[in-house]
Amino acid sequence: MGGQRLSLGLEKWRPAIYPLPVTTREQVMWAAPANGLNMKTLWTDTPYAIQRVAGLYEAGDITPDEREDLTHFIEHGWLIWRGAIEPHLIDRFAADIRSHHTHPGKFLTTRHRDGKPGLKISGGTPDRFESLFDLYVNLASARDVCLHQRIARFLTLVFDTKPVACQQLLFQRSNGHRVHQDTSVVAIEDPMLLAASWIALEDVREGSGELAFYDRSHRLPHYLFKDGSKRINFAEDDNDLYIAELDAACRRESMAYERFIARKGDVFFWTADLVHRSHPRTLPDDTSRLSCVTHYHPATTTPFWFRHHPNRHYRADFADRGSYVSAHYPLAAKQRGMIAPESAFMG
Ligand SMILES: O=C(O)CCC(=O)C(=O)O
Ligand SMILES: [Fe+2]
Repeated sequence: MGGQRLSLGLEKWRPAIYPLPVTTREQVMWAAPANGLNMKTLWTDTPYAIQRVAGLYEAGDITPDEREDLTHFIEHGWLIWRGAIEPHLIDRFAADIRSHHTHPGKFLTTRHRDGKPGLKISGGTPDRFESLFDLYVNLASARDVCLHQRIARFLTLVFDTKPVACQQLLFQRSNGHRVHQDTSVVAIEDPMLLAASWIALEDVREGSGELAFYDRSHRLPHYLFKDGSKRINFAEDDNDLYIAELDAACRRESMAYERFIARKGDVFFWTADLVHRSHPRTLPDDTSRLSCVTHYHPATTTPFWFRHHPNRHYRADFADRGSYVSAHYPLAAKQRGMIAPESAFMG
């Protein structure tokens, strides 16, 4: 394990670059932070973050509540806001989701019912089973929730710039995700410039596959896959080994395992490397757990998939709150009504 203390001498408030000793994949899978890769991190993930919070507060740039929120986010790697999203916004979004079959062909869903990988275009019969992707493209109600004024403000503080929503998953039920860090599956050019929100669109029942996480796990040394990156390649890398090692590392460090029994309108934020999962489900497979996960990066970087989808670089503004991009939809300057997905991931 790395765990080297960082010098405070070269502090800069803007994106920090950590020059750290280089280790190789042959030596360890767990690398010291940034492993000589000069990875940028969010300022909230730097060792001087708490000092900066004090500075922002003294300068009058943040409120007492924001000071508390940022401090918690920095120290724990996550933050919960109870009842933060107004019920009418949640209800409108939930109603749109429950009636998405009235717009066949306009949504992209999982294929879990058929037990298949990949994605498919949504059909014309009601469906409460599959997950839906990037709803912020076609649903104003989704944008109003995932780029809610309060969320946009908090992420703007964390990012030092406006947030860009780059990938969204609407869960109608738990997908049973196993232990992971989002940096392994939600790749950004600067892997650590990533944060996410999980928003409850209904009260969560214990046993429905509730979101669970390891407190303070965002500061584990980097886990590097075979190619030396933080991105898992399911064809090359051993996912079971990754899961086992990540879980073991959290337990070894005695990190508290928490389950989030959310209520409608609650928001959970997490920073790039927080270790989380869907807690094993004990209720039936189709138990509803209506919740929306949105991943965001600062406007100063781009998703890794930009490299492979040059026709998907359009960034749509959402008022003054932020913007969104989508790997799955052909966004363009003028969107009239709903657009149909055209995704490379369709099976
Ligand atoms: O909602 C869950 O249970 C986990 C979701 C998740 O890990 C994700 O979307 O990144
Ligand atoms: Fe995740």
